[in-house]
Amino acid sequence: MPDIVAFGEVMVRLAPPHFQRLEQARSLDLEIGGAELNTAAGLVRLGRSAAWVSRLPDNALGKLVANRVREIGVSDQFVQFAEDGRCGLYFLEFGASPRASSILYDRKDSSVARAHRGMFDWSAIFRGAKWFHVSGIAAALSPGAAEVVDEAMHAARDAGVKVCMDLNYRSKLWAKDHAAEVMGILLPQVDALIASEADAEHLFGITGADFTEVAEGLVEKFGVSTVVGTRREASLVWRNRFAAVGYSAGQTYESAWYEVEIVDRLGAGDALAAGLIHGLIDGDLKKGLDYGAAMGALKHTVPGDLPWLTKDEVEAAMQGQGLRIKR
Ligand code: KDG
Repeated sequence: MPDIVAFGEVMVRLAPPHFQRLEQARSLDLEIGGAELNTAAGLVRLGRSAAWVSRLPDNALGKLVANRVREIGVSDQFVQFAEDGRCGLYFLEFGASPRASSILYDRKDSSVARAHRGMFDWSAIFRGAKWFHVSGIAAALSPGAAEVVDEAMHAARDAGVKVCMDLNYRSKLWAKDHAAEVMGILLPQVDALIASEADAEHLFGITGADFTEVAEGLVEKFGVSTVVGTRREASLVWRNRFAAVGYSAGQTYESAWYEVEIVDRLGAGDALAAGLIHGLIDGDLKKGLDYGAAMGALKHTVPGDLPWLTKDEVEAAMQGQGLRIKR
């Protein structure tokens, strides 16, 4: 039985090579990506077992996604192959300063967006699990998918499984007011919340002088016990300098700082979530921040959304090799 269960969508990602614009592309590199799977994969890389729950179309694209899920070591035993819906796609154009990277979604009406309450046997899925991970992206897919997230969270709580949610607000998927309403229903069932200060302000009007004040606002409003975010000194198209920061029981903790060259930033936040859950499984937020920051830092250097990393590499980065800024 898996330590971690994740629910969400995976899309096929198509990106022109060599920083080409989409409109000039003649070939496209193919990867797969989906926030929750990226996190499940990161946990597998850290030695945990993980299962990804979703619906895929029963066609060649669905098989391609499932093949890659298994390839990275995540269990697809609870994935349903559906006659209805489709596999979502997204197109990624890599930027180079001053041109930002951009994403074009083609994911409407995916098989998982057609999911609804009662489709998954959550009590069987959560047997033996320790944490459930989901993001706001899954809730944004459709009203049915949001209901599945709600149902899964209730089942997790009934089974004694802790819930981690990455707010992951995507303005291309839903309007702010709708997101705030749905997340307002879901967040009271969450134990560990990953949220940027910008999203906390944008969705809920929660502001503060620093991360701790914003985290206190989120704890007060939703009753979550842990809030995690990042502190950044620079975030450019090609370079990022950040640390993971977490708040729990009145205390704020910070990881080491990393300065990273950005090869591919997609999935870096999801890799951070993987390190975080790795620590939280052991009841250790500081450990989660340390692994999370190192995982997130290293993911910036790996093409594709998935964290093709080893635990040894992550621990070497935590010891200060390569990326860490000594302070
Ligand atoms: O966090 C990275 C994800 O955004 C990426 O893998 C694709 O899940 C994805 C999405 O919905 O954008």
